[in-house]
Amino acid sequence: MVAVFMSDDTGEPEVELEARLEERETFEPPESFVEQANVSDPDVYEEFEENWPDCWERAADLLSWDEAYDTVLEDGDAPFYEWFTGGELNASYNCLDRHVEEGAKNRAAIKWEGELGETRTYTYGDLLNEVEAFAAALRDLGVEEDDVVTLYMPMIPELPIAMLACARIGAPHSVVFAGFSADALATRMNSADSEYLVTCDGYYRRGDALNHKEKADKGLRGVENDVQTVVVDRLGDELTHFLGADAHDYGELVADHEGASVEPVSRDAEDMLFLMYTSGTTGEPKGVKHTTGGYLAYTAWTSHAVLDVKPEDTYWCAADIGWITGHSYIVYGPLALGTTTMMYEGTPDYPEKDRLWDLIERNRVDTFYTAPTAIRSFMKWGTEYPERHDLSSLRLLGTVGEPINPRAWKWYYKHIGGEECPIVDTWWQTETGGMMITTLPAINEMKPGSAGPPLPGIDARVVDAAGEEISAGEAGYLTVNDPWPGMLRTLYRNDERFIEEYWQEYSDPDADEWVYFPEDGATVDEDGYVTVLGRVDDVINVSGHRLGTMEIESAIVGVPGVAEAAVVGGDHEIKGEAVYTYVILEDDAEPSEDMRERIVAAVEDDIGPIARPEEVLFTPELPKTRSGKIMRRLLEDIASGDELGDTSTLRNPEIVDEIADQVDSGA
Ligand code: 6R9
Repeated sequence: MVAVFMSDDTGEPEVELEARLEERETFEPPESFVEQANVSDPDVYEEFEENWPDCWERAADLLSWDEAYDTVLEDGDAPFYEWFTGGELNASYNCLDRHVEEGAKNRAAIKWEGELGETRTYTYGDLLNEVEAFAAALRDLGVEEDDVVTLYMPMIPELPIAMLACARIGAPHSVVFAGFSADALATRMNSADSEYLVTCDGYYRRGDALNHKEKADKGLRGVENDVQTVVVDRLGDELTHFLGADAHDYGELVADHEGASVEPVSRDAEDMLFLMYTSGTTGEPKGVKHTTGGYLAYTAWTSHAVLDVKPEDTYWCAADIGWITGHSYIVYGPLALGTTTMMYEGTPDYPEKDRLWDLIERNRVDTFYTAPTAIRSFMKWGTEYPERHDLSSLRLLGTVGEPINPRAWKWYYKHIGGEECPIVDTWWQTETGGMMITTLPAINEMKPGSAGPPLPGIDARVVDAAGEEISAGEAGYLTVNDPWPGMLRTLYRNDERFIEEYWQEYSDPDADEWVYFPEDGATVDEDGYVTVLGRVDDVINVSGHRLGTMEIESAIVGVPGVAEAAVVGGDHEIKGEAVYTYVILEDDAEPSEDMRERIVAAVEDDIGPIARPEEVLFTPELPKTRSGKIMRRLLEDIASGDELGDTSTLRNPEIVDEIADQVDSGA
């Protein structure tokens, strides 16, 4: 649960110091790791500070530029910052051609494993060939530079191939997570004005073939543009590989264009590489815009410095490419550095709970990067599963997506890392493009539960409601006071909302002082280590996935009979947070199991199964302040089974007990 709140009345942060803050134990980076690390000189912090913003040339130098940039940072029109202006480059060239030219043609670029156990390896040479063939096919379909191509695909190699094919011809991609619903696909395609969709027939989950094409077709019915669709055949005969009237078969397109040579288009550093939709405070998802130069330089640099990626590694980020973590740390960062990146299609407990450890052993994985929610599941399953496997190939572990509790951290350290691998707990967001706060694994000691200091060149601070830095140990709000290359440039076609969402809170436009507000609460200790506590806006974090409470509420109020709904996050042992919904029915509607099912189905239809409510509670009223604001903090306390905070400012305090009784009785 969110541990810092804007209390409804005073606007001051309220503190709930978690047990993790009392943890004082620290861990040193293992000597064996330090000796071989990409970045091991502690002076890196000072170097970046002294040479800011030119220090970021170190990131840009990891890339090959077609045209050298003139200026590192252009801040004349802040907060619309520009990075590496005048420079030109192509992301697909940087991720493929240059490695092939340097002799890595036969090195594995992607090692993929399907849920049923089938494997595919694409060397850098193979990957380049297929990317060129598909890029040629996209062009033939009419895709031009700057057209947004939507990719609605699960974890199959054709997803990164399509991303790189788009990048090659300068067409920004917009990947929609395959678990999202048909409606979510339609909203995102309409918002991006996209006329092209690449999807697939289906994929496997726990051994069952899921029909994905049906969902895509349903989504397409809600899209305003005429759309050209390409369908990848993932399932073979399992599900009829159904092609609608104007859909194209991916396999045929690639076969028809085999051997095609497609020159990578030189893109301006500031040209859009992709759009990624994410949840915000209001119902409409936000189209976060990332650029070619700054984003690629930043993901390459953080992959190099934090994940210690080396070309000879087998590196595995067990995220989904449908989220930013997969974009930055399965695809762009690792491939820019020429390493072998693993992809796994399925779930970690299929066919058995040792699936991931088996994968690590068989592929001799060097680095493993996952989310705390997964680690909590592994803990629950028990140590017998990792113990069955030789995990000695691992050198470094990472976590991302939500705070990690020290107990899970220590379990990961001991049972997966064998007490020999540093752990990087990396705080960042869709909007930041790449990691912002984490230890550098060869330099800083680790403190379980605390992400660490801001990375070199990143000026992150913890402040109070007035923007003043707070003392060690107090809870406040995280801010970032200088721009960085991987930052979002704007919200797609909505500059105004970009300012409102991220810059309004703490900036002083008159003084041209711009402060980025990520909407997270945090504390900082005497060593400058930041512990991120969670969101302070109406976004909840379920298993590391960001969901907007407003989006879920609007799905629920669409159900006939529902008058009003409030959605909050409540504590959940494995997921971190879970979705709790409080529903007021219209006078002529009755609470019933049937109504509950319709509400759950509406959420799954509108957003996807990840947003499935843990509980639906019917109530005659919601607790409101005298000014009429829903007191979400109380609803969160009820959902989490916590002691209830102050109810004296409520207009209707009696309602709180009524709802809490319902929860206790399991209704
Ligand atoms: C990369 C990603 C961003 C939100 C962010 C914060 C939470 C991410 C975290 C963390 C504590 C960490 N978050 N990493 N909280 N410790 N190491 O997850 O992006 O999906 O946009 O979510 O996730 O609340 O604001 P995104």
